[in-house]
Amino acid sequence: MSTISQWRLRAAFAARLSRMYAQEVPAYSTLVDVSREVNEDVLRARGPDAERLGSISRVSAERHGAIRVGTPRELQQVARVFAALGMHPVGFYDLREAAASAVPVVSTAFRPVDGAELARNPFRVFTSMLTPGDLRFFGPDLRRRLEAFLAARELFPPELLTLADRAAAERELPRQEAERFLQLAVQAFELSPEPVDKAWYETLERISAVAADVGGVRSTHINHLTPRVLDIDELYRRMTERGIEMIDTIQGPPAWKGPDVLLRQTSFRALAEPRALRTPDGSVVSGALRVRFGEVEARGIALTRQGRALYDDLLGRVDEQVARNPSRARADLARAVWERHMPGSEQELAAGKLAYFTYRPHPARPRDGSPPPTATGELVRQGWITAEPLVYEDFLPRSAAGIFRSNLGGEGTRDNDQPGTAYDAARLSGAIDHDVLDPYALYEEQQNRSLAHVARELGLPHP
Ligand code: OOG
Ligand code: NI
Repeated sequence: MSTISQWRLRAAFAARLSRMYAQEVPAYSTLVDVSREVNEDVLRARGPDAERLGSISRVSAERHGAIRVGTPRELQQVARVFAALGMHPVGFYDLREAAASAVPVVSTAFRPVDGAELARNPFRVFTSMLTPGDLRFFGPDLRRRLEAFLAARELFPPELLTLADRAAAERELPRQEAERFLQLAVQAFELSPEPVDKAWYETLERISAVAADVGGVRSTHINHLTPRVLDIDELYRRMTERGIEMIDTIQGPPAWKGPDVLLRQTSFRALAEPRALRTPDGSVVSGALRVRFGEVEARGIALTRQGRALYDDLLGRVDEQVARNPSRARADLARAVWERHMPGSEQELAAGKLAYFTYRPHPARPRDGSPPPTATGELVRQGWITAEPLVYEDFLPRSAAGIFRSNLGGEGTRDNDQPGTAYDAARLSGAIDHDVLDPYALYEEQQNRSLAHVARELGLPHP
């Protein structure tokens, strides 16, 4: 009997989710079309160089989604569903701490972790969990009601979880089970037609629109799906030309002449969608809620901890410049800061140990018996090996908070004199019974594997 392997399940899930979302959120469809056009144009204009951070087939299929759940138990179930697809929790994001735009959630991202799996299909899902215990946002009474509401709902049917556990253990499913699994999994992330309890939703909305989106309804849903584009500035222009109103910035690094690093993202605001609402007297009326939106992203080179520290430092400098020059555009100020402080080439990023690369023996390396140098930088410079950038597979907390913010409307309320609850990757791992992996360790491992291979091939001492 034929079986479907884990990566094909993942690719099929991403594709079906994308079809479902395109039907329900037409502006997403436009975003995907325009992304495809831009990618084709970039490929034509830049040739093979356009594929330096991922083949065009990977980039065209590439999506990330975002979901939000309410409890550790729900997040643990999410972890089981994604484990079936070869996706594991990577990175810890505390969006309650994001200065100007705190939201009452902590997050991780489920994604494939090894190079070959990422190359096959890199689908990832940014997953946030509400923190009802955080007194800065929720008083004791609301917390009790919210936790009771969340405890009484079921996001994932047992049949789905059983199939998921089997796929995770066997790393494949028989065709029929695969079909059933995919149906149930996609269904679990559709927007439910069930009427929303209007009073309860509004109570939560006064605290935070995210709290209402997560804890105000009895199901979860994908709230955006993000295609990857090779030129996000061009995409932004074309979307605007088509009359789709984008948020006013591209988040992350500025457009500049040096290498693309990390992640640049932009989005259009959540659209008001018709929803059935149940009023306190029990009748159902039609209303509208804004929960689903569209986002697009461009991915660059993964930075090391030092590189990331530099990035965070530059963000701070840009903020200072913006505060000092309120009449000037942030993008221009940011570009000036980057041109002054950010290394302008991949070689400099590598030499400064600021970014991650895959190193490979150069096919045309000297073979006359002359001894290679031992330093990695020299090996590259003298043509013994090549350095290909590793693409950044993760997210940025400040951009993420900005995305939440710009799409939810309403500031919510927050009492900063109350204590927060401590949360970190270790605590989250314990709560969901899955290790939340350290993204730096994953990039480092990939780079080290390539260096070990280089050392073997060139007969160098092991690095
Ligand atoms: C998640 C926002 C974060 C991103 O791309 O940074 C995110 C959400 O709105 O639930 O998706
Ligand atoms: Ni996103």
